[in-house]
Amino acid sequence: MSWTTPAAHSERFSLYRDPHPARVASFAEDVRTGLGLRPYTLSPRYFYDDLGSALFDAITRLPEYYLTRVERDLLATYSSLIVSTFGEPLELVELGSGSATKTRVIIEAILARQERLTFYPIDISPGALIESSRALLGAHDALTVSAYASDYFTLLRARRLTTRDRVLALYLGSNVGNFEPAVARELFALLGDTLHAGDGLLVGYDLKKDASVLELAYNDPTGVTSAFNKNLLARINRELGGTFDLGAFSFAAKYDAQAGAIRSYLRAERDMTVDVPGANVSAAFVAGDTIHTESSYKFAAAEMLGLVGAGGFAERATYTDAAGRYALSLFIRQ
Ligand code: AVJ
Repeated sequence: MSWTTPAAHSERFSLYRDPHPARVASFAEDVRTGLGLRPYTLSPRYFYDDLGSALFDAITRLPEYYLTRVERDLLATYSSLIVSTFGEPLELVELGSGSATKTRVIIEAILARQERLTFYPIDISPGALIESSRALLGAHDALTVSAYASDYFTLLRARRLTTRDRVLALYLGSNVGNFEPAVARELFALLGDTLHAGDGLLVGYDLKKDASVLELAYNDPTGVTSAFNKNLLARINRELGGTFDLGAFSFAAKYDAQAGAIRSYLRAERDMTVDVPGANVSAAFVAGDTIHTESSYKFAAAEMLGLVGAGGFAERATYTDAAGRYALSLFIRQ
């Protein structure tokens, strides 16, 4: 990853770095904690090293994984309408912006209505922020990027994000689904504290539906999602000297209709002991033991309002595809 700032556009780019990234638990600590729990548990936040990010990118192209495609189509159809809800000038915030490819259509809809735009992307990865900002600044002379490299809970809790005008905040990609509902509520409460009355929040999330459709999206027959999950074990081997035998684990994702979540896990196919010296931990497995790797929550629009409402937001509009698979909900801070 290149760490140079987008020099060609330095007058339109700034990067804030969280001065205390160490407060966020480290990979080694989290692996040690997670392998001390039963069932064993690893956090999906560690999926996304370079290989994991490439595997996730491949997931978004799978025919079975409709989420990314449907969201992109919804944004293409409704961006202008969404943006026209607000007066000018409007500023744009994005939580977990990543490569910010989906953001482009919103940026273009805003720039069709006003001369200039400030974009505040927030992402844990400074590399992703720099790369995505370079591309956006190169494409739009009217754009200024004020980027924040931080965990968004940390940033919002510290009240570090400062905006000037009316704000539209984006939280896309069904990323909210990785949090337990109570944690999602806390995030929206923090966001409500930072935003002002009249500001907007656009959330993209996966709707509850038939278990067979959901399970196919997470158990793709090509095996990309399995590789994405197993890369977490490979990463433990690479970075922490772990002895996981990837061939001794199988991947499965099951819909827990009661909770409304896809639960993903890796299952030991035989008895074994795995050592992870870099995390100072060993884990004993008997055949059938599982490692929980991810929960992907699904929502009804009313349930999403229940979570987002914790931040003092009211629902303005919800846009879904014809098949009712995925939703974009627009909320207004009251
Ligand atoms: C990026 C968290 C939205 O839960 O659907 C895709 C990640 N995991 N396939 C999701 C994921 C397995 C994805 N999110």
